[in-house]
Amino acid sequence: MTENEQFEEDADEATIEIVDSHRGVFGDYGATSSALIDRTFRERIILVAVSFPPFDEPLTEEHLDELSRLVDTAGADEVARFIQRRSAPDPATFVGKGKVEEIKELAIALDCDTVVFDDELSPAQQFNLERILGRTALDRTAVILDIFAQNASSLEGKAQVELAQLKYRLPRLRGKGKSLSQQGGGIGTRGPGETQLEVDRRRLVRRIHKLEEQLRDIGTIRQTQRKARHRGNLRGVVIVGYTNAGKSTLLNRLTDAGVLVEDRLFATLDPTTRRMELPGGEAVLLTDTVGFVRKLPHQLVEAFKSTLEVANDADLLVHVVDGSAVDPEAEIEAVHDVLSEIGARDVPELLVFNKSDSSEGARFYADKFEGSVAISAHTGEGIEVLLETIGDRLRSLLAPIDLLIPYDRGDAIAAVHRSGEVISETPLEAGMAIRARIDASEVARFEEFATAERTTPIGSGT
Ligand SMILES: Nc1nc2c(ncn2[C@@H]2O[C@H](COP(=O)(O)OP(=O)(O)OP(=O)(O)O)[C@@H](O)[C@H]2O)c(=O)[nH]1
Ligand SMILES: [Mg+2]
Repeated sequence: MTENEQFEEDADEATIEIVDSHRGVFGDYGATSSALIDRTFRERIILVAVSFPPFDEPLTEEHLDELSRLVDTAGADEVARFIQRRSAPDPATFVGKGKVEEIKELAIALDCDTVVFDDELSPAQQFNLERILGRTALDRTAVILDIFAQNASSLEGKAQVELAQLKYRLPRLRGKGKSLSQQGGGIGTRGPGETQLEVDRRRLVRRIHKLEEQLRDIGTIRQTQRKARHRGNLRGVVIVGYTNAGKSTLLNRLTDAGVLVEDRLFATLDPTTRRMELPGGEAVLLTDTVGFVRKLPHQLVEAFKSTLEVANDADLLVHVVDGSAVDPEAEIEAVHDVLSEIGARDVPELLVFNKSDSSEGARFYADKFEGSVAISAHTGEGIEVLLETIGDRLRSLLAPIDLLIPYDRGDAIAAVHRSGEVISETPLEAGMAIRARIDASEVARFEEFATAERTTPIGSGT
C-alpha cells in the first residue's frame, strides 16, 4: 500500500463530503445536510408524474398520493403537483421541455425547494432537470432511500441503507464545476493527474466494497442463528406486507414484542422475532419485517437481501394487507413482486386483511380471497381465527411420516414429541410405531427409524 492509499484509507473513516452529503452530490443547489430532503425546516415540494398509455389518470393520481405520503414521511410538504401525458419519457428531461419551464415558473412562484418525480430519473435526466429548474430534482427512489436512512437504527440496517444510497449515487456522481476538478491542495488525496471526480468515485467504490463485506459478515452470523433456531425446532412464521399495513401492530398484538408502531411509512426496518404459542400449544417464531412499496428501489431490495431472507426461510408467510387502502389488490401485487425478486414467492402464504375496525374493505376482500382472514390488529377482532388458521396451515404443510423407534431409544421418542405433532402412537414388540408430522428440517434426524408402511398392525413384530 502506498502512502497515498494509506492516507485515503484513513480518510474513508473521517468525513468525506461525498459520502456524507447527498445534496452536494445531487446538485449545485442543495444545502449540505445529511439528507436528500432538508429537515432543518419543512421543504416545499412539487410532485411530478407522467401518465403513460393507456393513460390511467386515477392510477397516476393514486401513485402521486402515495408519493405525497412518502414525501411527508421524509419530512417535507407537497405544495403542487403536475401530471403530464406522454407516450414515452423525454430522454433528456423526463417530462417535455415546455413542461420543465412551466414547473420552474411555478416553483419560483411558490418558493419551492425541490421537485420530486414519481419515476426513477436517469442520472442525465436528473442533472439536466437540476440545471434548468435551478433546484434539486429527486425521484421516488431517492425519497424512499431518504426515509430508510432516517429510520435505520441497527448496525446492519444502517449499513444496508448506506450501501443502497451509495449504489444509487455512484452513477450520479459528478464534479461540481471547476472548483473541485484538477485543483491543487489536499495533500495525498489524489494521485497525479487524477481529478476530484475520479478520487470521489474510487472512494465510493471502496466504501461500497467495505459495506458489502461487513454485511456478508453479519449475514453469516444471522445464518448461524437461523441454524440454532432450527435446532430449537420452532417453525418460522414471517409477517410480510405493504408498508403501514399493520404488521408491527399484529406482532405486538400476538406477542409482547413492543415493536414501534407508527402511522408513517417504513417505521420498521429491522426484523424482530418473538416466540408465540398457537392454540394447540405448538410454539412458533413470529417475525416482523420491513414493509414493501410500489417501485421499491432495487438497490434497497439488493441491500436488504439478508434481512429479507427471513421470508425465504419461513414455513409460512402471513401477508398482512391494509383492507382500508384505496386499492388493496394493487398492494398485494406490489408485495408479490418484491417476494418474487427475493425468490420467496413459492413460500406458502396466508393473506390477512387488516383494519376491519375502520373499513368494510377487510371483510370484503377476505370473502373474495379464499382461505384468507379478516382481522383488526387494533381491536383484536378475528385474531383467534387467525391463530387457528396459522396452526391449520402449518400442520397441513407437513405430510405425516411413520416411524418405528426401539424402546431403548426413549430419547428419540421424546425428540419426536418435541419436534413435531404426533398423530398416533402404537406400542409394538419391536418398538413404538409413531405417525407424526415433523418439520422438514428435522426429518433427517429420524430417518433411521422411518418405515415404509404407513401403519403397522399391533403384534406384527417387525
Ligand atoms: N384502524 C386500524 N388501524 C391499524 C390497525 N392495525 C394497524 N393500524 C395502524 O396502521 C398504522 C401502521 O401500523 P404499523 O403496525 O406500524 O404498520 P407496519 O405494517 O408495521 O408498517 P411499516 O413498519 O411502516 O411498514 C398505525 O397507525 C397503526 O395504528 C387496525 O387493525 N385498525
Ligand atoms: Mg412495522
